[in-house]
Amino acid sequence: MSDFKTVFFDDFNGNALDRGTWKALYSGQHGNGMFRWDPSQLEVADGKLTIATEREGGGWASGGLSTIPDGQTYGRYEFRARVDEAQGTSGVVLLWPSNNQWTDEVNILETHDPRRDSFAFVNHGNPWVTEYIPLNVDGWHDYRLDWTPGQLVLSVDGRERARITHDVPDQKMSFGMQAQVHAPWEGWFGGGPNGGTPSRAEMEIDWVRVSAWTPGQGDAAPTGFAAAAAGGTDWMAAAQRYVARDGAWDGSWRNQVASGQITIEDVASRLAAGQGQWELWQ
Ligand SMILES: [Ca+2]
Repeated sequence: MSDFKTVFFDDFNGNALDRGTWKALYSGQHGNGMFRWDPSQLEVADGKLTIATEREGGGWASGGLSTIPDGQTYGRYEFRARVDEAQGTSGVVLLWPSNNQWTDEVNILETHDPRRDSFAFVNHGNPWVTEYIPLNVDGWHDYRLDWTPGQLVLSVDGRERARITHDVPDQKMSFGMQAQVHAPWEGWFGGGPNGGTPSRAEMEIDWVRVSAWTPGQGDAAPTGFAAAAAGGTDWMAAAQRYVARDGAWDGSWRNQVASGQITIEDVASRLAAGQGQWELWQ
């Protein structure tokens, strides 16, 4: 048994947010005066969640959402994401106190660098600890935070990149994701938008998995396809894309799925095993 048990997995299939999971959608003016939160900047389509930042009149609007008031003390947080390069904007994936009183904050992914050549992993303890991780954040990556007593371990694409052990939170925290627009004086984020900033920038989330910390009583260690899926790639989504684009000839996997000879899970399993034409399922 592993030490973590899945609480929820959201693949963002369908065309609307699961409000049973994402109970808090941000709205209202942000304190820096640069933008307002608007739930209309959240879109679920094509198997992913898009959190947009858009110019509107003289200002900007961005999206944000959280599992508040639901939360847990300790756990594993995994997601696949990318954030557009756009001067004066950022994307943040974070843990925030479930009682919505700011006493702790862990920024798992915070794109302080408008070039998206690196990101910050921050524990707002006493004092704050910030780890800067070189990574092309505008490309897709699989992120994972393991939060256990006294320890925050960040991994990207299955490899540990940072570990924070100072003043780690020990209260119930909720998982959130948000896009932001910065003011000219917010130098840590590289300042505000300029003439080169596009009128729309996107932060995309392919999936999110949240697991509880249950030492010795977690999910069974996955094998086969489940192990491949646990590695981060969204194999079911890949299989759906593959089948949609596979050839029309009699023996194609698309035809085999349509005729019931194999299931979409079979296709996912085959892709996970390295079968199929790579260029078709990308
Ligand atoms: Ca997905």
